[in-house]
Amino acid sequence: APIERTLVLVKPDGVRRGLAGEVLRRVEAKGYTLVGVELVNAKEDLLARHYAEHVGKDFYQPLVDFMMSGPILAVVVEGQRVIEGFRSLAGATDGTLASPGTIRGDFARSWGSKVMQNIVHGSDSPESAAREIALWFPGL
Ligand code: YYY
Ligand code: MG
Repeated sequence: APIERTLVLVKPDGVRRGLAGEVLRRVEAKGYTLVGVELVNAKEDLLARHYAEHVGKDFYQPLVDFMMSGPILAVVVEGQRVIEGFRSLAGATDGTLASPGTIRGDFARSWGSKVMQNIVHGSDSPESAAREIALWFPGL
């Protein structure tokens, strides 16, 4: 399988709850490699570009405000089929419905207007991964 890179974010709720190490532990335990790690206080323009596909949706501004509510651990992860693989580790968007055993299923239970508090982000395609890695790690 091809070696890919994906962008993982431990969102402000994950960092606040002390789950950054747990997320990295699961990524490493799966056999993926960390190739970039940085704690970031994201500005609105970065988040607007990161979440460009969601601009105009009802949850967009609350999502951006939440993502600015504290530091984010930004991580570039490498491995075979890691884009799909990390999405599988993360679980479904809604933490209440995410399967137990996944990061969101084990640690998130937010729903409704707080569904954004779901611990992690992971790129959803090779195109998204390339675009997002360039935004968060312009040097990589
Ligand atoms: O890729 P993923 O994070 O699983 O979900 P997206 O559909 O890309 O949405 C990005 C982000 O926005 C999601 O993690 C939570 C939040 N969100 C929301 O607050 N309300 C929705 N109805 C859908 C998504
Ligand atoms: Mg997404």
